[in-house]
Amino acid sequence: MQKKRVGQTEDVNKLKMNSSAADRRLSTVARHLAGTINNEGSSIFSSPTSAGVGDSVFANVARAPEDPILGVTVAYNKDPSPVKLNLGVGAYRTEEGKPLVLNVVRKAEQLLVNDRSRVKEYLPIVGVADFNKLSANLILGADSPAIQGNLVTTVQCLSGTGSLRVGAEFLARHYYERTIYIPNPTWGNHTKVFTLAGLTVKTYRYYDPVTRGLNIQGLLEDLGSAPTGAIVLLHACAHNPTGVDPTLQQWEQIRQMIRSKSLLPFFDSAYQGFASGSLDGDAQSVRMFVGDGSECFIAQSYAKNMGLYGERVGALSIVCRTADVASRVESQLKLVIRPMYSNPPIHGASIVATILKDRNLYHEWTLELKAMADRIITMRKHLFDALCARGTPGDWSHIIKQIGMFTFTGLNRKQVTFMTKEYHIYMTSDGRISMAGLSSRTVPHLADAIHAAITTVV
Ligand code: PLA
Repeated sequence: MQKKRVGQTEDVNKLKMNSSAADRRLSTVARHLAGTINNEGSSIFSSPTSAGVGDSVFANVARAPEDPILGVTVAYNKDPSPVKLNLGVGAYRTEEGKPLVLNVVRKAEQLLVNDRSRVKEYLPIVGVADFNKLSANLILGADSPAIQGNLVTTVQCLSGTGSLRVGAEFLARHYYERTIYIPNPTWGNHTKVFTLAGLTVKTYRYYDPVTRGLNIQGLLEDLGSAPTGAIVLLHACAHNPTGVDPTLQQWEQIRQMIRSKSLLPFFDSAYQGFASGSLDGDAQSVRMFVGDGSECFIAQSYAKNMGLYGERVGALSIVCRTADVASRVESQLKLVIRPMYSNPPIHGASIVATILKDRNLYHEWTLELKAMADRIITMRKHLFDALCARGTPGDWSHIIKQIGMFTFTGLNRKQVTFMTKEYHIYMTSDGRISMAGLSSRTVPHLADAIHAAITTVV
């Protein structure tokens, strides 16, 4: 009798929780409809359609603007100029300006094709088991006490974006504090991913435009005044778009602040290996947080570090305090994933697992990854030298100081428009350029464009 009453109370509570989650989602949608969230017009939700007889029922659908990052490639593709250069999306190019499929990826694919025992059955909801285990090892280190103690649940997701979204959906359903703090600025899609999952997005100070460096004081102040338990989005390395990463000492300050306020860290690791060329080096921030034994979320992407952009391979890991909690969390992640896309695709995750579990392939990967990271660092030096040679006004040392795929140039919107119009150079309107899209051949053209923009457009 007693037991039944408890069960009934639990059911009622569950119902309440579910309905409040549904309410929150509805209110998010309502705010979208009212245009208070999405400042890109009606790209996500538009007003309900109705039409007169003979008209399309979608006649009222407004045209949405292109995505601020992927739309740059759309514009680039339409430009017939032979000197055009796409420095918008963060996609690696060779010295010849071509997309790169890593040798080690080709080898792994060959192995997979040759293996006649492989079939195309559905994967489990959580994806390829080996892939999940190896992904957690890659970011946390195989000797991590969290892994040894089975405190981590890892699910295969649709690249970094999908991992963020699954994590956000889980938090909106099961976590008591629904505010997430993201850095200002950050990757543009973060706001949309978290808002649409039902979380409230706020920003913390990150970048100081005067020093073109980290505003550590502002960051610590903002996290210090966040409500207890708030979620904090952190870029594990190679911050996008600023290229500004905290030093290890600053990471330690951030960790102490986050833990002292019981904030929940959510790492976005989209560039492991791309910042320093070292997989372990670029995972240090995450490992510092996991090392203190408290909870942590990590979204991993293999788009950049294995060049698997279009294969959509990534993983979400949630580090818990006990193995029992971790396994219950995983059971709920399955409920998040199943109605979204049922289960993830096989091919990309099988490539990653093949490489990560074979000592030789893994080693080969680290060499190819280092070569990509080094080429980006060389491009920084070339661009910096080219601007110095032209006597371009201003201090350009941030080009060599910044880390990862992007340089946050400091060029303003007008200057960007000028460079696109006059020089056919495509980049995001915030002045971010993808260094990975540059080559020795194209550096002079970019330097000419920047010089002209700086000296003629205010
Ligand atoms: N997180 C950050 C910080 C990113 O920069 C990106 C990709 C992702 C997550 C998502 O990557 P994935 O889903 O492809 O794994 N940012 C790119 C591409 C490279 C994009 O905008 O989608 C960029 O140009 O900013």
